[in-house]
Amino acid sequence: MKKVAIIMGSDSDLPIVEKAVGILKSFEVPYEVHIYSAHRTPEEAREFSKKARENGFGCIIAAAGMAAHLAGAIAANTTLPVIGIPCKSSCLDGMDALLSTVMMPSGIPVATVAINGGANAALLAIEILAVYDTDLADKLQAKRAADTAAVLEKDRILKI
Ligand code: RP5
Repeated sequence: MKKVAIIMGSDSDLPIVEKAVGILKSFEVPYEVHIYSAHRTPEEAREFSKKARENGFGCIIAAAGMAAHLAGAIAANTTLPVIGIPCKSSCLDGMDALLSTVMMPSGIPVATVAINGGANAALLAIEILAVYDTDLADKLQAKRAADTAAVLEKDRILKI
C-alpha cells in the first residue's frame, strides 16, 4: 500500500496533525510525519516533495498556519495529490491560513479541508488510496456505517 506523508510547518501544528494520525492508524494506513517549513526549511520541504512519489507515497497532507504557503509549495514540487489543512493560529481565527491554502492559482491544485480539519484530511487521503484498493474502500464503508449507527443511537436515547 502507498504511504501517506503528513508535513507540518511547525511542531505547534502537532495537535491538528495528531487527529490525522489517529485516523490513519485506525485504518492501518502507513504514514510518515515530518516538520518541514516552506519558509524556515524550504530546501528540505522541496527535496521531500520531489522524491515523495519514488519514496512510496501516494498522497501528501500539509498542515500549516498563518501565511500558510506550505501546501502550495509542496504541490509545486510533486504531481501527487496534496491535501492542505489550514491551522488556526492566535490571530484571525485561521482565516489567514484558510485563504492562503485554498486560493491556489490554476495549474497547481491543493485540496483544502476545513480549518483544523485533521480528521477529514486523513479520510480524504484514505479515499484517494482506496480508489484502487477495495479492502480500504470496504473499511471506509464500514466507518460510515458505524458513524451512522452512532448518530442514530444518540437520537434514540435523546431526552430533552
Ligand atoms: C506556520 O506558522 C506553522 O505552520 C504554524 O502554524 C505557524 C506558527 O509557527 P510557530 O511560530 O508556532 O513555529 O509556519
